Formats: sequence, structure tokens, C-alpha cells
Amino acid sequence: MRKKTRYVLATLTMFLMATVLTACSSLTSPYNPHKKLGPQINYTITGIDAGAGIMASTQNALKEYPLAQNKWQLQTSSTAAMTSTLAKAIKYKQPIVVTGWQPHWMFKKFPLKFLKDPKNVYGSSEQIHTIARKGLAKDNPGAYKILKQFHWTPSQMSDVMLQTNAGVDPKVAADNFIKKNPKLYQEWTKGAPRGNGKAVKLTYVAWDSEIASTNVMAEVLNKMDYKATIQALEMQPMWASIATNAADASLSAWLPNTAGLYLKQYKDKIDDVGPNLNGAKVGLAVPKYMKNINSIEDLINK
Ligand code: PBE
Repeated sequence: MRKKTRYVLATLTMFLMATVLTACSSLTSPYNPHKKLGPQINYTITGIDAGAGIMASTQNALKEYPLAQNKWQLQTSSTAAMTSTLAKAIKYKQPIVVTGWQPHWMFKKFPLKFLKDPKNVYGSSEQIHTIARKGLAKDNPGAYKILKQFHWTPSQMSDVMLQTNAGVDPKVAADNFIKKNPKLYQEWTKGAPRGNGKAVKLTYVAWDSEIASTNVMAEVLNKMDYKATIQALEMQPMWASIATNAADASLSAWLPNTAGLYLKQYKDKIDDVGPNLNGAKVGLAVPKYMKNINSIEDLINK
């Protein structure tokens, strides 16, 4: 190679490296409260799977606030990818905005806060409902009674979620929980006849919260001598499985807001058994060290 060409190439490489390094470092710098937030994170909200209700609600928030008009966008990924991005951001005190919900272990593991939602796009408080196929109450009144009596608190659900998050098999975590909470088991099964091997087919969406509740319900039913099976589906097929009688029940209906569109669509074809958990919440969340950012409106203003 000629000397001059070599010199040009070397300069070019150095220039390129410098550009790449600056680009990277601006994305990996700690949160700077004195600069506008948007450019620090490329105006991006880190989301989860496209089918989730929280993604539909966040699309509404993009319109309502109006974030989209101000360059903001929602990135689709998965719960696992979102929580690992969040873990990295928090490790280096970097800015990040995520789709967040409770109950979930992310709020126990990370210092997170929900952003205020003055336009009430995400609804104030959610419940997780149990839904059943029409006719289950008549065909299998025992299992139906247990499903109807199943109710627990966010902190009880978190107990199971934290175990599975630490690597315990969900079925084992469910068993541990039932062993530790004999009173709850008694309440849930009170007055219900034994199943004599009668089948109960549960479908669910594989969110950590529903992995927990569905496994607990299956173990409760099995201990009462029913034969429970569980099947994970995407949100749309999960609702359809109950509406078409392909499955008996699901504990995965976040209402009134998150899965509101599905309830509207299937209202006449399912039996809304009632809430199995009160005090759930859905919204946008940021690490607590982002002290300036407290409302969704701050994403534009600060
Ligand atoms: N979630 C968890 C679900 C419901 C359960 C909030 C991610 C959703 O957005 O549809």
C-alpha cells in the first residue's frame, strides 16, 4: 500500500471510531437532569410484546399527551427484554422510560416509580378477573366454585413471582405457597366438592403474574382431586379459547382498561366470574433517580 493511502485510511478509521464512540457514549451516559430527557433516550419508551394491553394503552398515551407529535415512540420487545434493558439502565443510572405494571417483581427489584397520568389514559386501578366459558358453572359447579372463591392480594401474588424469578419451577413455587397459606387454601375450596378426576382446562397468557396465579389455581384444583391442565396462549387466542368453549377458564383478564377491548368483543360469549386480585396498576414507569420526571407530561416538558 502507498504511504499516502495508508495515512488516509488510518485517519478515516480514527474518525469513524471517534464518531461511533461519541454516539455510544451519549446513549450510555447517566441521566442528566439539566438536559431535556427526550434526546437522552432517543425519545423512546421501552415496551413489551405487541399484543399486550399496556402497549395499546401506551399507543393512546402517545396520541393523547401528545407524545408522538413530539417525536416520542414506543419500542416493541418482550417482558424479558424490557426488564433486562431496565436492569442495565439502573446499574449505570441511565435514563429510561418503560411500560410498567403491578403486581410484578420489577417494582420489588428496582427503584421504580409510576409516572402520573393526568389524562387517565391507563385507568386508575385495575383488577385481574377470572373468566370462564359459558356453561362451566352448570357442567362443573365444584371447579367453578373454587374459581369463584379464588382471590388474593398483590403481595401474595408477588411471593410466588419472586420465587419463579429466582429460578424456582412455577409448579413448585405454587405448591410452596399453598403449603405456607393453609387458611387461604381453605377459603378458596370452602364448600366445594372433590373432583373425582374431573378435567379442568385453564388457559393463560405467560406474564409472570398469570404464570403465578394459573399454577396456584391448577395446584389447588389438583389437591381437590380435579385434573387441571394449563396452556399458555397469546392474549387474543386466550380470550377466544374461553369464548369458543375450547377451554374452561382463565385467570388472565386485566380489567377494566388493559384488556377492555377483548371484554367488549367477547362480552356475550364468556362468563366474567369476577376479580381474583384488586389493586393492580398499569402505566409508564421510570427509575426513582429521574427526580425531574414525575408525570407523563414531563416527558415533553422536561
Ligand atoms: N401486562 C401484565 C398485561 C396484563 C398483565 C400489564 C403486561 C397487558 O399489558 O396486557
